[in-house]
Amino acid sequence: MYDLTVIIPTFKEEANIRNIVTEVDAVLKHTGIEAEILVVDDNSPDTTIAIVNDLKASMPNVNLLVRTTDHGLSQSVADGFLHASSDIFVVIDADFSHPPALIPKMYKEIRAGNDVVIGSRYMDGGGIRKWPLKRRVISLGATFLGRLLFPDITDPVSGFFAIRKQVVAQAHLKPRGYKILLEVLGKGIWEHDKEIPFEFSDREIGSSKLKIKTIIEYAQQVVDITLYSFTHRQSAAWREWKRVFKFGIVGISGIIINQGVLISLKEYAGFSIPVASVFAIELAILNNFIWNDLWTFKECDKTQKLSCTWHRLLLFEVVSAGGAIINFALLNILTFSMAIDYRIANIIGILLGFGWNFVVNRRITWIRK
Ligand SMILES: Nc1nc2c(ncn2[C@@H]2O[C@H](COP(=O)(O)OP(=O)(O)O)[C@@H](O)[C@H]2O)c(=O)[nH]1
Ligand SMILES: [Mg+2]
Repeated sequence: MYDLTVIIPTFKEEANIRNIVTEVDAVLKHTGIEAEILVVDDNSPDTTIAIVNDLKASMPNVNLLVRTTDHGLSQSVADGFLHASSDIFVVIDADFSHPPALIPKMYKEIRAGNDVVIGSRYMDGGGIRKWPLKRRVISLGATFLGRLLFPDITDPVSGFFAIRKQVVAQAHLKPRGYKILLEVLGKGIWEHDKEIPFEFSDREIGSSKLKIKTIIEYAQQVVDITLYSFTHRQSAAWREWKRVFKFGIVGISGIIINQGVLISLKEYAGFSIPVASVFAIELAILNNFIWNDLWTFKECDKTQKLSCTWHRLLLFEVVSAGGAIINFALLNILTFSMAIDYRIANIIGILLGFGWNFVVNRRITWIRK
């Protein structure tokens, strides 16, 4: 039994495979981690398989899985999970885009109690070298979508990550496309995660296999994980939906307060409508802030950057103002420029304002780290 299995998915990597296996092995030998290296190849037509077989002759910890059906990167990694002979897995590309030197650190973070450890390109200290603009834009788009499901994770679509076997042992993975990590995060069972920054460098040799089809598959995957999270309540994405629902309930309480204060001040205290409305709106915002702070986002880390309640309140006020502007603008634009019924226009405005408030507050007011 090994301490760790390093899964290397390959397709036509004859130019890189010998070097990557050798380097991964050297790094692990150096740190004393007993690791299996599992190459999962999609029946490459070049000499990749022959090279791995050659390596196996002198390296007993190298194993090769050759797949002949259901070609695909995510499928290969998921197959690797099933064939690995240890309880901790690291996935790394064959083309040296991911630094093998970080593997021991990832392994230690898992041993320290994390379920998922992610090599992140998008956190402080991380980066991307030598990627054409087109690739950067595609990656940022994919990352943005993924972060809607996992707002605490800066790089939920990284190809460089480590997991505990239990994370995926019961998961009904439906791997396709390139983003196996998003599938693991969406359908696996996990609690603690850690990100480690690294600099992604584009391959020097060979060619990328990313195609347009990959992008479409990714969009399908995001929808699929969203639906899955509604029926599998132990999934991490469900944790996020619970916050959305709580945020919505708090929002409804704010509407009641807003309306109640407006009517009271106008009818019983003789305030003019504009003045009453300012008090009503501000009280509703304060109400919403208090409940969101104590309830919706109670487990968010309040000990670090945003430790001061006034600071969070100020952010919440500013973001709420943005939500109100979105609501107001949509109501007017849809009603007056597009001849949509004002009641429907207002509902659309409310929903988009709500979406803005949740997503932006989640990213800046109640962040975890
Ligand atoms: N098994 C398998 N591996 C693949 C497939 N496509 C890509 N890979 C491997 O996955 C890693 C990343 O692929 P790459 O083409 O470099 O993607 P990019 O870095 O996003 O451009 C490399 O190790 C590839 O050899 C595939 O269809 N099957
Ligand atoms: Mg690559």
